[in-house]
Amino acid sequence: MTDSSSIDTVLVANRGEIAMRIMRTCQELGLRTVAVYSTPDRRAPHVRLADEAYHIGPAAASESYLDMQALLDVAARSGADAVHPGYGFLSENADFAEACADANLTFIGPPPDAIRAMGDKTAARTLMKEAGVPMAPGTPNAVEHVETAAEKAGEIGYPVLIKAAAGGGGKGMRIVHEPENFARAMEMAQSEAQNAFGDGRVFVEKYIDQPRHIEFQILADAHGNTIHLFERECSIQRRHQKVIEEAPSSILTPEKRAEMGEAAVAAAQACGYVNAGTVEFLVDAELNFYFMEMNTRLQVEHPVTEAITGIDLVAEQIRVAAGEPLGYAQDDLSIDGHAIECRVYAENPTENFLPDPGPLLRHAAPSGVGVRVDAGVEEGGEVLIHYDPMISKLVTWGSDRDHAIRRMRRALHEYEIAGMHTTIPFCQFAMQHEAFCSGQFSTHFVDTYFDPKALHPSNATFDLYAALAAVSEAHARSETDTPELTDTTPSNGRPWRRRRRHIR
Ligand code: MV4
Repeated sequence: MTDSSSIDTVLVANRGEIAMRIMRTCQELGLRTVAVYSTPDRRAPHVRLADEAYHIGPAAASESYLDMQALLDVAARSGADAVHPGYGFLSENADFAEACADANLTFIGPPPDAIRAMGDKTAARTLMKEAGVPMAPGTPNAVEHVETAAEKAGEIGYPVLIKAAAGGGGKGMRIVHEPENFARAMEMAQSEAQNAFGDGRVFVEKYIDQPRHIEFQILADAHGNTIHLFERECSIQRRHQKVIEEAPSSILTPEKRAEMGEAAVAAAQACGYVNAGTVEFLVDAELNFYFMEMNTRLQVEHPVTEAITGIDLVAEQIRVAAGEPLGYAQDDLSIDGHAIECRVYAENPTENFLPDPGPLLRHAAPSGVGVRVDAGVEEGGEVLIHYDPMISKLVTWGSDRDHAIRRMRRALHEYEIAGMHTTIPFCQFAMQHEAFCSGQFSTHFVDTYFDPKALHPSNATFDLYAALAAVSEAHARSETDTPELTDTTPSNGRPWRRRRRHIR
């Protein structure tokens, strides 16, 4: 194996499936893993997968997974020399990346300045424009006065989109079709942005109708090499959250892929990027593409890229963070087949995807050829109300798109979950929908086509386990002598340790 000598022990500053995903690669690389957990996560599977685990605080993320000092203390106590932040939590917090460096810890992610540059959406837009990355016509910087903004909107041409400078999740976003509605829409966008981000600044962009969300995975080392690992199509979203992703996108030609890939590499180079990152584009019906934002972390949907490239992205992140050069060039990479990811959330698709956390009474994930399941909860465990309600990611690979779809239908059919509603019926709906199967869809897929009444009306398995749940809950209530669960940090203050099982 190549030399990762500067890293020996990785603190995984996350929970659930992504913490497990990272630890699995660490174990393959012969690295020691350190888990952290909040009180309700004390028996979570990511805790048991690690070589050591440390309690960091109560349920509230602000007092546990977001507590920088608690994490740095665990790093010191455990002798960790590197930190992987996963996604969410502190993964795109430049101050945390800096605090790790100050504590002599290798942050397995980009340099703080790159996180900062891309975190400020208007600064990022200016930087990207300078680097020649295509942008939707608009005001690169925030506009303050309604009159000047309305004037710019007229120059851009209606319809326009008002977006929050602090950005993200569609909050503070307003489409304006007519000039007479501009002022009111801008005031609403500003107050919404102020409430959501404490920053009411907005900018104006040409509204791209029925766009696709296509993002490029990039990988950069500390020696000036930057490559892309092709794209992921992420247009199937609900409430600005992805549910189904695939790689490659069925609409890109090899020429367009190369052109967009080059733009993504230029975007990464312009902010001094090192490690794995993602450049998001909006793509219109004519395949014009426009920079949206850059995500400076490993993404939820990274497995579809791994499936079509054969590359372990977490291993690459660790190698690059250890200072090693990339082991291959752009021309060494090619796309092998097609991969689809369905995110299985504890949510009710018939109730507008309302989260439905609770005990997971039954979890029997599909398997077999061409199927990968990354789950963060196990049967007998619980989807907690405190965190993201994702149960697992189901990924299928096939020799072509149709093959991957047929495998996904098979795998979704095989999946058994009881105790809660999930997004599985929605994913089944999509996998048989003509718009999805033909590849003719946009970010409006859910709004345009999804009719909850088209879902299978009742689910006998769910009903059976719902009945069992009622019985088991009644039983639990009648138990007066149920022993308290013990913390996995023993009272002597020493962490619980797992015997290392891997062979060096
Ligand atoms: C747009 C757009 C159309 N035109 N920008 C939504 C989240 C935010 N980060 C960017 N978003 C959009 N920006 C222009 N100029 C449409 C969206 C959009 C969207 C983008 C990606 C995925 C899903 C979406 C759902 C609705 C709107």
